[in-house]
Amino acid sequence: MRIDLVSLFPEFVAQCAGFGVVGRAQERGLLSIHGWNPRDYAEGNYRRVDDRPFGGGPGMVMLIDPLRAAIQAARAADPTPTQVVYLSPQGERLTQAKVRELAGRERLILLCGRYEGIDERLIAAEVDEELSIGDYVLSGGELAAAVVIDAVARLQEGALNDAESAAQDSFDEDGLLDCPHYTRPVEHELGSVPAVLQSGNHAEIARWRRMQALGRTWQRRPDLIDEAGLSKADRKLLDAFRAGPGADPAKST
Ligand code: 9WO
Repeated sequence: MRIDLVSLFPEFVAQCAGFGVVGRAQERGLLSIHGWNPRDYAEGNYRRVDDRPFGGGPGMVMLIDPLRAAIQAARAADPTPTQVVYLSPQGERLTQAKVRELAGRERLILLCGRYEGIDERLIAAEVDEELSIGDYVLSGGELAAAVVIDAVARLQEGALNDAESAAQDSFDEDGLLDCPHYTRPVEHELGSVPAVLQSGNHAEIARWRRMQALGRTWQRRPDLIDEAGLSKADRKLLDAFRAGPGADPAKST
């Protein structure tokens, strides 16, 4: 997959994508990231990329032309047609389902804004989709672009090691939260590892993990339980969790 990034700080996103799974995906040729800086397409001695907003008010707005030239250069760098995605709080919320959809594309242009935003005419003419990673305001779209790149990179075929693939969070598969994890030592000042995980009974362990994933999702994100459309078996497991000790925070201690 090829990702082109239009940003005043393309190196910032490249840095974010240089480590771990994403860095490895690039080394393996599964993903390539190319930065395009509108500053390089700006005119004049000052290479202006922003100007004052019509209608007044504080802050600056990104100019149409440097952005348009940068997007055009990104498009022309590869013959494959591509969508332009603008990262902004006004966008559709990013979900794992959306990440899966994006990860299946051959290429993508990610457009990052700065200042108070981008001239609306550029958005209307060039942007195909607007995406938000959450309901908060950042100082620019770069961190959001890094989030999209990270989420999409680990879904590229061959990006994860066998162990990582096997351990893929339940969220990846069915929209449930992950179960708790434990490692050595078995006994610690902070508590013991649940006995079932030491039993060696793989069916029991799988059942326990599924129950924990269901239970935690029910406790913390009931909205996801409603969306998941649980099977009969999952319903029974969730009922078992709710009947068990510690399931109801109001009943604990
Ligand atoms: C600034 C602002 C100030 C007061 C009230 C609302 C406001 N919105 C913005 C704003 O959207 N500023 C943006 C900064 C302009 C475009 C790039 N910026 C940005 C992108 N901030 N946050 C994001 C973002 C992108 C994706 N998902 C979450 C946040």
